[in-house]
Amino acid sequence: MRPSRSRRFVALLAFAACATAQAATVQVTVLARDGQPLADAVVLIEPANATSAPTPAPVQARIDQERMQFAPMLTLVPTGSTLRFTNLDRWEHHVRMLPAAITFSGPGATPTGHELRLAGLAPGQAAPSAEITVREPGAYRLGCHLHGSMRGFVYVTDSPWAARTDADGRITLQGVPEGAARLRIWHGEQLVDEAARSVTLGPVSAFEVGTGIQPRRRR
Ligand SMILES: [Cu+2]
Repeated sequence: MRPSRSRRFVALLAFAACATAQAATVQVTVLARDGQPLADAVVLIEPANATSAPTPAPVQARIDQERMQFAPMLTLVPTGSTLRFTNLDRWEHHVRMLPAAITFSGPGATPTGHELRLAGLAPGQAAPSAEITVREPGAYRLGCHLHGSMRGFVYVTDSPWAARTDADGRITLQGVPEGAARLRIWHGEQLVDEAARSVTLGPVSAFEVGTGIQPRRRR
């Protein structure tokens, strides 16, 4: 049934009134190319009417090197945050952090890289650790000069509406302005940028998003 002109007008008024005041709860489930949940993906919501987006406060995040892996594999932090790398292996790691080749951070974003050398953990001593403060938004790749199989990712953002998918491929964001928005997905093992999706956010919105991303099995 087509809404009458007056009913549509009332609906538009209601929408305009709530567009600035109301905040949506958004749940997104991200799927890999094979239809399985995609963990460790970054989901960003870009509301069309986010006139005064609050900038998230920097945090302290810990990234361990343990059994030749970065844990967690993906770290999502606000710009200005500090990453503390802690080596729990008995051997040395020479960590490097470089801008990921493919990002959707856009022109003008020129994130810079970092390197740090961490001695092996000695019995009875504190685990060797060092800090990096991330000042440039963007996607970064973690690696180790000594162990080519080690890989991890850091995503730095100014957006308050960013989240990392859990083992079920799911995120929940609260306080997102209602109305039109763009939904973006990033994953460290994507081969090409995923196209942004246009969505409309109501008070509670849930989306399932299929992608062309197929992560390798973790060694
Ligand atoms: Cu290493």
